[in-house]
Amino acid sequence: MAKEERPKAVLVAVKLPETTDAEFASGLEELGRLVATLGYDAVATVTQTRTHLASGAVLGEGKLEELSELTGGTGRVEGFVVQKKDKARLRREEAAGFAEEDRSDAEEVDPSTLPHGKIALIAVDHDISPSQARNLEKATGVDVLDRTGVIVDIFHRHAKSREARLQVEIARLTYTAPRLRESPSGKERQQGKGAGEAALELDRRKIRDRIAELREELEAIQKNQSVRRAHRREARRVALVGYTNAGKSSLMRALTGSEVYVENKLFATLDTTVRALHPEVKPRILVSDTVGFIKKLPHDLVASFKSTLDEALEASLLLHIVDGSDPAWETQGDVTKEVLAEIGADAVPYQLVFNKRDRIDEETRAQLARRYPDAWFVSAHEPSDVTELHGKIVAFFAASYVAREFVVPYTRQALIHEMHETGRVAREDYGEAGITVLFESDKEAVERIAAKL
Ligand SMILES: Nc1nc2c(ncn2[C@@H]2O[C@H](COP(=O)(O)OP(=O)(O)OP(=O)(O)O)[C@@H](O)[C@H]2O)c(=O)[nH]1
Ligand SMILES: [Mg+2]
Repeated sequence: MAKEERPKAVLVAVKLPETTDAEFASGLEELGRLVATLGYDAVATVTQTRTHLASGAVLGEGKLEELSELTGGTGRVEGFVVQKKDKARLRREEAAGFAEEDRSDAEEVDPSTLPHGKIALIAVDHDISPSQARNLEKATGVDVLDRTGVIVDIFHRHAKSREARLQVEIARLTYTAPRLRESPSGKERQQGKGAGEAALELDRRKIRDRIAELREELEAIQKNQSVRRAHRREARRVALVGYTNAGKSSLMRALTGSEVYVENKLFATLDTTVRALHPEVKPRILVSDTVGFIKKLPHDLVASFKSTLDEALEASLLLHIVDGSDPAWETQGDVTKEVLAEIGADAVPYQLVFNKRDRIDEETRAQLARRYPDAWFVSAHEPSDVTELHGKIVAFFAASYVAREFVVPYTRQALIHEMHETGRVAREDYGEAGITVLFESDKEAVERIAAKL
């Protein structure tokens, strides 16, 4: 079977003294998955142990050469050889003053004939400065993205709702602005030195204005949403939170019978969805699916997704979904808890749920259960587990329900209807004075009925 040809990427990481071997390996593995989510095949990894990132181009000289051999670059930050047809490279050629003829020669070179000419991206597992990125690009002749850049690109691609798109656009512009460089088009060069810089300043200002505009639009949408949320306030709400790919959307589907998007991709979900628990219970319980977390989640993104996560803040129960089959589950769990604390959601009642139970061996499961005696274990793919989870959610809320008997006059039957809507009617007896009803719900709902009688 012919495998689909995907652009190739090289992963680059520096092992710093504060990082353990295991953390380093799992960080790289995750970067590989992030890059795959963007549509690349990670074909090679270049790593180096250093006390800090090289200020010039992240890696030391020797490693930089090694990397450039893979990509067909010069390995040097200053000066370079034309080797492949590529817009960014042509722009750089122009900047360096290559003659027209040189460029047309270069265009005849078939990139696939170069040793590793098809490498299209270098992904660096650190946050690097714009100049480090530029230097790496110069030395390797290939586009460079750091971890934040990769995540921002994924968010950009997956954002669907107007709100998510606005949030991502703000984060993306914030990320891009300092990375803008002079575009050395012929026209600007003719205008002489300085014109490029002025254009750059103009571009930056345009970006700032655009960000302000987007923020305003976003605020308007969010105001609207908080109104909608207020309408839902009386309902019991469960929020599914957790690391990306833990299986939140799969559980959401199973628990609510809805068709939310599930994909073996990082950040498949960017929008919060809210649906009623299914089979339906009275009073109604709402479940929300939220955006996943990741290690070193860029701060701009945390900030811009805060409103999405308000959903979690307003929940009455947080189900923290952990992929128990992932060897890195513990760090992933910690990251989730940190972000929850950061947005102030650590005050919401919390339940740990290990998902993908079908992929956890019995011994590991027993160990986890000993360590976390209160944790729940489920597989989103196992209907009986889902039924059990459904029952546990209902029981969590039912524990705080109260039951009270009311006698409703025949002229006030609308109240009976309201009771069916907002709780459980455990008994209905039709007598002479009216209908005697045993009503069960949360205290507020019971009080509301009492106040009307
Ligand atoms: N074996 C197994 N796979 C599961 C289970 N739950 C989810 N998956 C798979 O894990 C992958 C990710 O599932 P999602 O439900 O999209 O995960 P998510 O937490 O919503 O991910 P993001 O939206 O990216 O944050 C998919 O390929 C699912 O089919 C489970 O219980 N067992
Ligand atoms: Mg999801």
